[in-house]
Amino acid sequence: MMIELKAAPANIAFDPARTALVIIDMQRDFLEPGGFGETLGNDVSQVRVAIAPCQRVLARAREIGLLVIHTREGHRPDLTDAPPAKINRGNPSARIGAPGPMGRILVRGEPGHDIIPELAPRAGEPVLDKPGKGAFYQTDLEIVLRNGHIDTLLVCGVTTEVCVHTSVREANDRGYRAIVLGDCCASYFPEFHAVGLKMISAQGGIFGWVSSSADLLTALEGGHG
Ligand code: TIU
Repeated sequence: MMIELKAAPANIAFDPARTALVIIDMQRDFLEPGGFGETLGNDVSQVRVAIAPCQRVLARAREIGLLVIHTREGHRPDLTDAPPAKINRGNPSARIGAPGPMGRILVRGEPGHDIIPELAPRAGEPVLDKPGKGAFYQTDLEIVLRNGHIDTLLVCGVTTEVCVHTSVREANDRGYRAIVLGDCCASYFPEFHAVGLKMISAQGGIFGWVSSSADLLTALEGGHG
């Protein structure tokens, strides 16, 4: 059964059986004080607005049995998968691997690397650890999607112009239809968020589509609970 979703630049129909909800990097390091996001000089309250819409979408996705995939940005404790060019920037005391209030910054296994409790993955939901900004780079996302017969991604997460954008561009080049749920994404820079969404749907949907949590929940009403 196809679901018709209100979206920009045009409405889009998707088959829930071939659609995955992909939640990008909703980690304590990006959303809570003391993490990587804050060490970069950002105000984390700017990105926390996406939590509640993500919770609503995640709850509904689970009810209707969508494939739910979570990603986390982070590195091995020995940092062998972290390019020096990524580490060696910013304040030396607040770089990747440095100790922070939630453990070593952006390091796997540390408390700050965890997904925030509000959106904690459930057993059976793939959690992909990625060393880069894109969800496809050096992860097994593509084979997870292929094995799930997925052709469409509903994309949520942070930050809009960094990891969400990179992942959407990667998805688009690989032939997936990426639908970004705008209010389920956020940036430390509101203007980047707004322009980032426009960049996806401009030019006839050059990278994908933009919709919202409310429009998705409306589209899913009836018949799928
Ligand atoms: N800094 C910033 O906006 N984002 C990141 O470093 N990673 C993600 O977006 N996940």
